[in-house]
Amino acid sequence: MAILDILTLPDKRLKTIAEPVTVFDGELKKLTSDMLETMYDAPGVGLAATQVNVHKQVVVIDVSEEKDQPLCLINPKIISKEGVQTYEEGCLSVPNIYAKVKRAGKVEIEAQDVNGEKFCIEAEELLAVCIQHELDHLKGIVFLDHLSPLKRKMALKKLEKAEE
Ligand code: GNR
Ligand code: NI
Repeated sequence: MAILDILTLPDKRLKTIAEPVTVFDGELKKLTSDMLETMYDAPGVGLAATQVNVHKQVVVIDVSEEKDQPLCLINPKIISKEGVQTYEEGCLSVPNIYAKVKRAGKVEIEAQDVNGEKFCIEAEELLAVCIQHELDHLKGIVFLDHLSPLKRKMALKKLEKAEE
């Protein structure tokens, strides 16, 4: 197990589009366990491989109170969306910035587990938010991209200041 480095804005590598996983081997299992350890250590409720500079469609999530319900999503796809919700989001790749983002209220996804077995999940509330936030990372999108140009500009300015 290992704690991986998390890329932060304005790192351009966060814009990379992740490739599908085709080989379900020990290397993939090591990646998901390292990602879970990195997520729990951060701490965060989700982590996409993009954030640790691995450009494969791999996501880990745990929104449980006890941090005992890890979810690994390989090659996840949203198959249906319903309703809307607004949630105050943060991101390990955008430290100390929080903003309200409007997303689907409910999502149904199809994914594979670390062995390549397909499964479906129906999610709402924070789990649905987190799934949509992580799937965005795999497409090179961060939550700031959902804000109005003015709000995004303010957030980026705040990030820049924090760097000094
Ligand atoms: O830890 C995280 N919390 C969070 C809160 C609201 C909406 C989304 C998230 S995901 C974030 C971890 C992260 O950056 N995942 O990519
Ligand atoms: Ni994030």
